[in-house]
Amino acid sequence: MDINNNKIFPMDFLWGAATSAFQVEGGYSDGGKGLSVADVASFKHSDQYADTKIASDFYHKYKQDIQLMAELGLKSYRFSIAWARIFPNGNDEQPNTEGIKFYDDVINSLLENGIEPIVTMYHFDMPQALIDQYNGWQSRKSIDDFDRYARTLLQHYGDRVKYWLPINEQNLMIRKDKLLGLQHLESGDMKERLRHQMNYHMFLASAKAVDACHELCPTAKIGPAFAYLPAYPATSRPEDVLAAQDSDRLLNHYLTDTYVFGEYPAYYKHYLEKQGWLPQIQDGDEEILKAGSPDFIGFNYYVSFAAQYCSPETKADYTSILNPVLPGYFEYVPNEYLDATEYNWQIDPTGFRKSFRDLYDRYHLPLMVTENGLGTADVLNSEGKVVDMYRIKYLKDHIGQMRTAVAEGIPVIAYHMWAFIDIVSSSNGFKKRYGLVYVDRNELEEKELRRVRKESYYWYKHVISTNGDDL
Ligand code: BGP
Repeated sequence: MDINNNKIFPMDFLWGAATSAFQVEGGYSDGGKGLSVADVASFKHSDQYADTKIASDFYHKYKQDIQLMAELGLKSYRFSIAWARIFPNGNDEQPNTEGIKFYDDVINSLLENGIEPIVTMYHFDMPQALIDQYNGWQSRKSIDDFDRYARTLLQHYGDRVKYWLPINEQNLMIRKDKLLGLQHLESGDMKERLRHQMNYHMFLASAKAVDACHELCPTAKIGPAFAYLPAYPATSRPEDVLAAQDSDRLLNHYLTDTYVFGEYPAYYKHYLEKQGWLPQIQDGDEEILKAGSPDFIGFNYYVSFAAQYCSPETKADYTSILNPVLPGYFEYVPNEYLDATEYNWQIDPTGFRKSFRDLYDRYHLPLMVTENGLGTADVLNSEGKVVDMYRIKYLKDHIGQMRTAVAEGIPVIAYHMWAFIDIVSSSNGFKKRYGLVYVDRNELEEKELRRVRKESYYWYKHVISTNGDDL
């Protein structure tokens, strides 16, 4: 369907960009910060990839970076607060004043430049001390510790921050053993049972944060930032159509259904029960989940998949992001209609439009794009430029589909491209760059971390200045 796209976006649409603390800040032990699981995981590959020690050095260069955001005309900046900067051990008696002050400065500086701060409370970086104390999300103590952390943020920054996201990509994080402290366990039933118990505790923690936000900051809005990984049926074979539905249910919708409706949906309980992975539930949990209904749905979108039925005898893979296999439910095959990046992420702008429909039709809540972008090896050429026309094409095609979704009547609050600046990719260091701004460093040498505006920076600046009319 072609729609006349002029003047589609509301005047207060938030054209944004995003990053997360461990990927951009550096200063990993400065100002009293404790180590996080993301730090520890990155140090294991320090001989190959850039780690979190210096990253893009936002911790020391945030003023300069916010100037670049202002020059771009950015309306919102989605960033995360490092839990271990506020509570170095995850549950210290008092918050770390230097950590509190750092984010005060960032938020104030954004506001002075007319940029809306959008805060993720927890983006993959649980304090390592909580893994050491009680194996993180395995213990119900993690729920109370997250609650205290969330309340500290809301009390302290709630006078200035209007949009909150409790947990980034719970549905992906739960599949990443190194971020959960599960990497030492052999695969098997015990590990999967534990994973689902941890997931359940994260649901309770997220619901409490939503409830706390509604209590402490009644005019603020809060919602998830989850990874939407939609799947098409690989063929029109009825079993493949069900396989695609199962993929959507068991990797995506179980999460958002629980967030929105405050209980595990019946299909998910049935699945967990069949596997023997139902979590232990306590009295009062139901009320906690019910009180945590979000104000909007935030989602990260990068790729889509094609699912086909696989027999119950197929070998399982519950943790692979690109090739999960849930025996008796689904596995993925390449989608012959789509191109893919060198990392095998299938590029699918139409799937982005489908995502808006799927999520709005299901929940009738406003949507916020919390991440969307292209990671690849950008090159700083001999003229000192980064000519990333491929990124411009990716963003243009995706924003174009979002514009059509908005024109069709779906309420969208914001679009955050990932990432404002080159960051340490969660899997491939600085080899996989995402930014509008290039950071002149490589995997093992930081050099001067000079900032260079890429071609996509100028393109996005124009998009923002025309409020998305001219892509
Ligand atoms: C999302 C994460 C981000 C970011 C992005 C790209 O899953 O929220 O933190 O890194 O994906 O992934 P990667 O860095 O693995 O390429």
